Amino acid sequence: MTKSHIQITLIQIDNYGPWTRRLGPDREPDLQILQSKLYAEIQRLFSLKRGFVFYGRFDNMLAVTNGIDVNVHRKIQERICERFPITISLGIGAGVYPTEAQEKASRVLQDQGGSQLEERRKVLAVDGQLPSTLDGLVQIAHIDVNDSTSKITDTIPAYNAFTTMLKVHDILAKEFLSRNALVFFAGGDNFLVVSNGLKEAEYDQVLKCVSGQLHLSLKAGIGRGRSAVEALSLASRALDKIRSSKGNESIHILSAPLVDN
Ligand SMILES: Nc1nc2c(ncn2[C@@H]2O[C@H](COP(=O)(O)OP(=O)(O)O)[C@@H](O)[C@H]2O)c(=O)[nH]1
Ligand SMILES: [Mg+2]
Repeated sequence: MTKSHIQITLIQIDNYGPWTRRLGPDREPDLQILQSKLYAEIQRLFSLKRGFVFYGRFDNMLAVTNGIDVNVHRKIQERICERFPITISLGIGAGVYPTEAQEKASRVLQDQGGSQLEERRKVLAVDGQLPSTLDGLVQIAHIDVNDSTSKITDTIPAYNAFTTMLKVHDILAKEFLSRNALVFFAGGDNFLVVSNGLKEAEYDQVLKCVSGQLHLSLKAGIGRGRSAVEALSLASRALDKIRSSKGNESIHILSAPLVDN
């Protein structure tokens, strides 16, 4: 396998729709509590192994899992199934681009039967060969809206501040998807973009697209590492570099030592 593969895991609650309906009409607050606790525990278990989980739809989450092998996936799955009233299935895939990896992770699980099939439980499906610890690459951009506190949070009503972020998300998701990258909202004015293979000029095009449509300026700190946690940490440091450049920079890339193309 060449060196630049990203590994993505789909985490799917088994038979969730039928299970939720059995809880009766008062279920919604309990389901929200369950979903947040499940996300918290899954994030804890994967990030201990230097992976990172995006909550996505909550019933279907995507994780960047470079360096996490099938056995560790199985242990995480077992722990979740022991501690929660639901079970989860996992699909793992790898590819040069994040879109390719998540498509493979989805397909390999979908091939085992539908998410609401009573007998499809605790599946762990792997698409082909996975990159080894030293064999992969994770590139993540941390995108932040400039001056969101003064322009949005402290100025317009809270709901409008929230829908502004949905609009930013919408443009980012469309533009990055056409470049094979996946965008996730991370809270506040922050977006995380799993974006292996993207060059600085492409991030620049996307940021300009948002500022052209919404009159908001953005910055992107980009990290490249062997694991999701390493890439995120470098992305965060890259954002700090942009902040300390006092407006001279809007994109900064930091790579871990020994990470090449
Ligand atoms: N997920 C995440 N959220 C952050 C981070 N830093 C700040 N935030 C959130 O983003 C909001 C805006 O912070 P910031 O971008 O520093 O303010 P601005 O300079 O006025 O845009 C904060 O209120 C937090 O909710 C971060 O590193 N990660
Ligand atoms: Mg900001």
